[in-house]
Amino acid sequence: MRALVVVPTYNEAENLPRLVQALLALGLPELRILVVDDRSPDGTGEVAEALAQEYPGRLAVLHRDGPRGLGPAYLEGFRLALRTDAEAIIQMDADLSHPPSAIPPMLERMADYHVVVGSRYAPGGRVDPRWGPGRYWLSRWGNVYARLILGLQVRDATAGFKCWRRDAMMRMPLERVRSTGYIFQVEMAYIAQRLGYRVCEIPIFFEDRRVGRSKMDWRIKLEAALRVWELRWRYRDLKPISFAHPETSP
Ligand SMILES: Nc1nc2c(ncn2[C@@H]2O[C@H](COP(=O)(O)OP(=O)(O)O)[C@@H](O)[C@H]2O)c(=O)[nH]1
Ligand SMILES: [Mg+2]
Repeated sequence: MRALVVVPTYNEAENLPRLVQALLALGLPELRILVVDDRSPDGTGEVAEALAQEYPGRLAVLHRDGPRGLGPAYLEGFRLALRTDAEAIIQMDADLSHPPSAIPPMLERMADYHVVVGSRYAPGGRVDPRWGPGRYWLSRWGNVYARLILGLQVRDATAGFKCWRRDAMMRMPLERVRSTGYIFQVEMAYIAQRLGYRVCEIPIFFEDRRVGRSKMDWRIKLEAALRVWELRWRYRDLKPISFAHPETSP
């Protein structure tokens, strides 16, 4: 299956080569990588260009200008992904927190699901104990908060590791998405649920980053806390959509 892994980066110069090597070592000849860099001051963009040279045809780089953010970076990456022939669009962090080994089982489930979530909070999922109680409880509580207010069924509502079937991504109203920070993940999960997408979670071990720093800051947390309420209002018009069955579509 043709898969495109979209990886947003901001100051991940040391992590990116290791992630790319792990992805290419999966032995999936139809897997490609799109790095979306926000002009990282640490030179991640140049590192990505060097990787594109090293692995021709397997990796492309999008250098963004303008306001940086996880949400806008992903939106631009997804739009570009839809202009390729990718049948599955995968989103994952660059800091090796998301295990590449979960990708083959995610792709297998594309036959039956619109979205597969690499989940920390599904049975069998775990987060790195090195995360510490502060970060762990922020994540746990953030999940409960978002799930309660939005009625989200997915256990890991803030998951950043997802695999989307092309037709499902194509019908996401990306032009309506406004989130800048990590709440982007919740916004996408909420839209998917409102549209009636079939979602499946597979448990992952979320390893804390060993190199570089988290971009989480108070602005991102504040946006998350407020935007959850706004999402409920903004997407109230969305109704489940029907997909033509693969065998019956022209
Ligand atoms: N392009 C882009 N990527 C970002 C931005 N902020 C975070 N990222 C990337 O998003 C992923 C998750 O960010 P990270 O700081 O590890 O979040 P955490 O794991 O929740 O602490 C990483 O690959 C980051 O490099 C941004 O403003 N622009
Ligand atoms: Mg991280």
